[in-house]
Amino acid sequence: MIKSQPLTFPKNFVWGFAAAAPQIEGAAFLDGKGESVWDRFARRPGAVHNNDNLDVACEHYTRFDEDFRLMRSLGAKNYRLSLAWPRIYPDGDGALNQKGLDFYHRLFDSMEKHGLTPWVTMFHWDLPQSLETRFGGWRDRRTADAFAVYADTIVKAFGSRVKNWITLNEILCFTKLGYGVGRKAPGLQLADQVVNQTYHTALLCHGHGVRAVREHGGKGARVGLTDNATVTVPFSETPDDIAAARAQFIHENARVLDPIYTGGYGPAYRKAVGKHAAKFEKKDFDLISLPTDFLGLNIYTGEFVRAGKSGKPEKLPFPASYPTADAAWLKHVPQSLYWGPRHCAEIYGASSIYITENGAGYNDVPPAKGESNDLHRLNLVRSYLCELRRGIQDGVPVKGYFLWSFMDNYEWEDGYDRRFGVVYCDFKTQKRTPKFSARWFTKVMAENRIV
Ligand code: GBH
Repeated sequence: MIKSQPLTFPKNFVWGFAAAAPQIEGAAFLDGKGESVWDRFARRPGAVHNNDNLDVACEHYTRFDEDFRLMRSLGAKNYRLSLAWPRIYPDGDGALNQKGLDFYHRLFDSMEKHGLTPWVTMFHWDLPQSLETRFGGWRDRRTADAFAVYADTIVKAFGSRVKNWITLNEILCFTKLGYGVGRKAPGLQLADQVVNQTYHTALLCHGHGVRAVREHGGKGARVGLTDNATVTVPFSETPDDIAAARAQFIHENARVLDPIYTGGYGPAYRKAVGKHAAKFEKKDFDLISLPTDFLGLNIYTGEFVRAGKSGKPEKLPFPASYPTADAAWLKHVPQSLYWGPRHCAEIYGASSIYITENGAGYNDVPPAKGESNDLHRLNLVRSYLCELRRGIQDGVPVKGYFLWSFMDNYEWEDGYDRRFGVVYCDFKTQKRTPKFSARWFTKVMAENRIV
């Protein structure tokens, strides 16, 4: 008989599911919630697949208690969620909406009842539209002033029950993709200098989030950023290609990680942006580089890099037949879960890393006979977890993993057809059906090993 070596994870490894308020809550205009830039963008004809909007989503706003019961029955003990800024400050600043705070108190009560530990993202892309209308949103520092007050408010309100805070989710997606590429809200295509300014405002908000947790978070509070670093994977795991992948990683991710870990924009980045650089004040970096407790990484894919002939890193294009999820950007690159955290640990000294998102988007078909067969997703997640575990065995300091996502939800500009859930959501009836991937992941969490 051959006995397999158990593919175990360290004791106390954190397993959980992830989701975000605007993608699941619905109730977009209920109980005083203000309009977000996504509520507005979704109404621009053609901006979103099928012109789907966020108004109803998964009706998590009223169904959260049954959702948490299901989540717990699947064996999760940790859940990463986000708070909707426009629920709490409908205009972004000014008047507070007590009903927004009350909602999240009810939500945390229910999580507590079901034994779920919250990991709370302060901002997951739903900027109050009023800040966009009045100040140009992320283009203007007044948005950071408003965020500072919002961060103080939520940390004071929930600090006794929330100990794990994430300041911002994926700066790239609400700055460059919103103001440069225009594919995400607010759907603008502006000059490079403006885009760089939106990044800088976001970095300031991150700093305020850290500051707020230090000032009001209470005992045991921890805080970090979630970044979606572009993960460079060496073509071969040989010294030359590894060095090339590392150099390319710095090149692609310095804009966010340098200011946070080194207290300034690095020389290579400054040279690259030249006259398009953001305007900033020197003291901004005191705030931006306040020490954090962990780094969150959302990793879905990677790009292959080799040492080119000139010795320069060379990115390799994906051939047409490369295995890909239904989300065209989601190339199957399991090694990204090895190299992403390793680069961050080696380059920036990140000593505590959480995978705050990983998963797969497919246009899954409805369940048949009560079963939802997504072997495609199960297999993708499993292959990524094997690489994550390899990293941990090598000494990469990864402390937890959150699967994106608990249930199918509003996949931004791709609407509702593009499903990332391990629980199938029928958006007509709101019926939830765990997919095979959920059944399998339950066993992974329970046994703390890849099964
Ligand atoms: C995460 O974004 C989000 O945090 C989460 O809300 C989302 O639902 C989830 O992942 C799944 O997408 O413009 O063609 O170059 C991941 C976002 C998606 C950002 C792909 C970069 C590049 C697409 N990434 N995107 S493209």
